Amino acid sequence: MTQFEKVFRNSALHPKPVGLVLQYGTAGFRTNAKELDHIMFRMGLLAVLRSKKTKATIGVMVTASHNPEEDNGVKLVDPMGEMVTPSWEEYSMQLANAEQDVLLTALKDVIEKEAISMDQDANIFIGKDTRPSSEKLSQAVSDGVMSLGGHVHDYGVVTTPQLHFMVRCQNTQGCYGSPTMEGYYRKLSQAFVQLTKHVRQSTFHQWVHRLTSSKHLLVDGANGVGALRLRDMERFLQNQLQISLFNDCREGKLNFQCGADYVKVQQKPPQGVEMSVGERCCSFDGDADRIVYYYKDSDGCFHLQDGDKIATLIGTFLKDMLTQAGLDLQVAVVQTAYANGSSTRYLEDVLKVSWCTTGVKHLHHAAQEFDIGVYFEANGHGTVLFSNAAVHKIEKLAQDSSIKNEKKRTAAQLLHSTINVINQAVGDAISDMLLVEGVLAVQGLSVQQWDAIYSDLPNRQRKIKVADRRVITTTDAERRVVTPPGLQEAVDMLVKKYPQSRAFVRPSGTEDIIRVYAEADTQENTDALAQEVCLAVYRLAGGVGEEPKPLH
Ligand code: G16
Repeated sequence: MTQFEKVFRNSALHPKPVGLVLQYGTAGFRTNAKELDHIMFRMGLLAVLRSKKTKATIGVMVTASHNPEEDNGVKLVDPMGEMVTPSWEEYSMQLANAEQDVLLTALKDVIEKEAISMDQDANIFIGKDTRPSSEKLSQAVSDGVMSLGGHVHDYGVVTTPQLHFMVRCQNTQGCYGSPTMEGYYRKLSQAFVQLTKHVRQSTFHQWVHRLTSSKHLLVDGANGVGALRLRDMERFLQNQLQISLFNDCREGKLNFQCGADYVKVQQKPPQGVEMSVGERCCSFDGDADRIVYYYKDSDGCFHLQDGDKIATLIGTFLKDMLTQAGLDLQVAVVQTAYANGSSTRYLEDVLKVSWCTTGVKHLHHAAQEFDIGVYFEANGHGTVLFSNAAVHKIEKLAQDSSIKNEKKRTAAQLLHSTINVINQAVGDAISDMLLVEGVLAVQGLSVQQWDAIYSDLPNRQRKIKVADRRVITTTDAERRVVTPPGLQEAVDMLVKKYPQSRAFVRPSGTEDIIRVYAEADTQENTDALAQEVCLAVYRLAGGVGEEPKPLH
């Protein structure tokens, strides 16, 4: 039996519902798990082609991240651990949406267009999250890979960033680390221990005092894979961090009233976390590629430290260290339209700030333009990228034993540890958490002092259901609506009514909804603006169900 005959036969075991068309979204295919079996099989096929084309290992992660438990999805990982290159998103849709009888034609078309040698070996790493549907769906990916003669290494239940890490390690022949779970835990925790070793004596005592007074870092694992894998990692951290883990999968539903997305959008603490005044808390999302921090003050008020605050903390730390080390490297922060206006104003005074469209794949690409690119979406998805030249300069300086200036030597070593603690393949809640904890410790900052760096403008995110979200198209990094006609004009008019205000509307690429973002001088004005924009979307873009109502 030829390879193609095998694909044809096995694809019948994962049939595509006739007429079903799915779009590749912000981070791959994502919808109700019941609609995804054929997609998984076909993404297995595509991963084999991508592996043959790049002559490298490719990753396939079965997850729907922040979405509800009944959804699922698939993320494809390119050789350096980044999201699959956008030019292949087209191919993924071509395969995903080909009816059963033309699947082979669609497959052969990709092979021909990309001039793929089918004699080349293919190696695929597979991972999955904790959703009940993930087991069967990851088996469908394996079936697809093996039908086209690819080799599978199944890592089982891992966080999305762990799978990205494994792919990068494998394709750098171990230079980035060892492609094993132990390799991941060891690399990150050793770098974290190194980072915190540099805490000055006086600062260290303050930090220990804070740790013992607030006791621990509280972590909300979103009842997802991040909780399981963080548990595994704890023993590698040599007691340098004491973690109290909540929403750890023992009871409670994935992402339900917990997790980074819930905390960010609702602007309140997750269920199931017992927070005391002033304690540092953080939440992961369902596949642990996002993180947000928060705490409660003595008046019981909730304070959120989202991706913007994390980017500010890390970006300014890196800039300080570069200055102390005397290294001439440019640090830039990449943001999206969701970045709070206050964060942008603050950052523009101290660093270069660059803008791009929502989606890690865009931010990652934009951050690669700089010596050191810090990218974070406000929702807590982000990381830091160091160019090869920057890594080389920092490593050389950190290893230079002739440096007499202690401040300079320490700064170089801190930069070096930062390179190793951060997962450069993709945003990683565990790795980001270790870097934030390390930076706070080194700088002797409490969570309140970090929060006080700047004050967020009040903001609100809403979701609106419309008949077809594709009716809304956007431009200018998704900050302005192009269609339907009249909607942008309506938003512009509404924004003029409130001081310091801004609002935008865009279709989600992960959920079947339209997202509305608003910010203004007061929470009352922000909520009023968000409500009016929701109504404009509902009326001009084909809202379904009841008209949106004010939140309170
Ligand atoms: C994915 C993307 C993120 C994006 C988020 C929401 O995250 O990787 O870059 O911000 O979806 O996208 P949208 O607003 O288009 O729904 P995750 O963590 O859900 O995989």
